[in-house]
Amino acid sequence: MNQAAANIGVVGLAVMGSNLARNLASREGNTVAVYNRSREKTDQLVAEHPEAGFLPAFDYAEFAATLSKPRTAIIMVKAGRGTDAVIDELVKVFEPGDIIVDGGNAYFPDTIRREKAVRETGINFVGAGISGGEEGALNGPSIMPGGSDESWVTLGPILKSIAAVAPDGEPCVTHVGHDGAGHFVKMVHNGIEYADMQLIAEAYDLIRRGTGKTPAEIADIFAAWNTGELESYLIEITAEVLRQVDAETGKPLVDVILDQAGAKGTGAWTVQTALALGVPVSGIAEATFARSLSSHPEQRAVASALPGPAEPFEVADADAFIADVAQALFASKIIAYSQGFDEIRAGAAEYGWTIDLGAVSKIWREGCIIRAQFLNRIADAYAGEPDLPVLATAPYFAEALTRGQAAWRRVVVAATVAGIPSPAFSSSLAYYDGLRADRLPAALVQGQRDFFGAHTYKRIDKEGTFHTLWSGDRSEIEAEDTH
Ligand code: NBP
Repeated sequence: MNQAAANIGVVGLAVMGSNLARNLASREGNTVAVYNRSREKTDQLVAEHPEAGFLPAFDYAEFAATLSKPRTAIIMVKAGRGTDAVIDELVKVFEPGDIIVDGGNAYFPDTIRREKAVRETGINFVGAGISGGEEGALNGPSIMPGGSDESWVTLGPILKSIAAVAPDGEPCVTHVGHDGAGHFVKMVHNGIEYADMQLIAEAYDLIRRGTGKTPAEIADIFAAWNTGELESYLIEITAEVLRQVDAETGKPLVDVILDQAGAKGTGAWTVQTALALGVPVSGIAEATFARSLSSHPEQRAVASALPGPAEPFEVADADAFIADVAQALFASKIIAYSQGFDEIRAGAAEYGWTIDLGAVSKIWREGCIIRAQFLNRIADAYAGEPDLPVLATAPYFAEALTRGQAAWRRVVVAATVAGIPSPAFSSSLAYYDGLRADRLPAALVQGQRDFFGAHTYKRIDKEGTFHTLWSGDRSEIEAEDTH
């Protein structure tokens, strides 16, 4: 049996776990214990990476014995029952004060439940969102840990050693908040990622169908955008994807790929959670629904017989249209991020977490899929006003929306007239107009609700809750204070 010589362990050595273990082992001061349910993955990892100096274990007791105290283990197994199974085993061999980290993509209510149960044993449980896929796990992910302050003391330096590093030298990890806060924030990160990807896809579609440019030409446009305010990893890889030619057919690869977008469920979680919290995340919702719509070929085949506009879509001035689309994309992106940060703030209030929104934006600057310099602007906004009620109203974003709104409207109008679906562009604009409206038709909705369900309403001119006696002949309508 191994001596207790490892300061950190990893359970689960599939793609993510093995890369994370290698990342940990490559950092000064770390010795890494590794364990996997089936032995082959452990043997393979240790054999292929002798430089890592892994300490392999072949059962949970040996794994625990290999770790120095407080024992710290990161679980990287398939989220769900696998995570519960590993926790059950680790709790048997760990002691109070030890730390179990779940680095998988857990649903945050599961993390809250697990943290509560594990805490009763005296062992710390930390749900940590880890973003960046296998490349990030190996070279530096963005890490969003929750859990107790006590566990952060031990875990913080280890996670800082493996996290991505932002351009200003700060590691992309922060103690997000207690229990499920880390997985909550990771969930919203993924939701924002859905919105960002959908917006980029809509921009591509509009440019292609409006100007007739080829994917390779549009790749050049995206590459140019990547040098300005739209600079981001997603814009960068979009240019790469559009430039790719299919070796078999010689066609642009994007034209050969089946147009049905998959999803692993984190977008749906973000939307479900937002609905429960009463936070309008329309950009994320539309992005999630757009993937759903694309993935119903049976409906799309039948509906393709329905008519669209009679006129073909052709923009008069391609350069002007492309410039408009860039503005619409940036404005819609601001709205999507603003909505996502609203959800984090609402989640923090609901679950009793103290979350520094500026710190969250900073740890997304590198290592994760939505990484971008744009996130510095979000950090600036919260630094200037920590209780900012709407991110989109911060000076930098308000200026961009003011500058871009006319172009945004032109693009949504053009898309609507041309019959090109742009649900994320148009819903973001509708949200913007709803948010800034002096008065909304919600007043009429309240009237309707009071009519059929006596749900009552409030008045603009006096305090109280009111119900109208909506008579059959309407002659006896009167309001009464139901207080
Ligand atoms: P998978 O999600 O494919 O899970 C495979 C691992 O889970 C194997 O090590 C497997 O052991 C282990 N496992 C299972 Br399945 N059931 C188990 C059980 N009952 N007890 C012990 N171990 C069990 O691995 P992955 O793609 O490396 O992802 C790991 C985690 O990281 C997941 O939660 C994933 O959602 C998350 N994540 C993945 C990515 C990504 O890009 N792939 C990105 C971010 C986060 P075995 O070898 O014995 O079958």
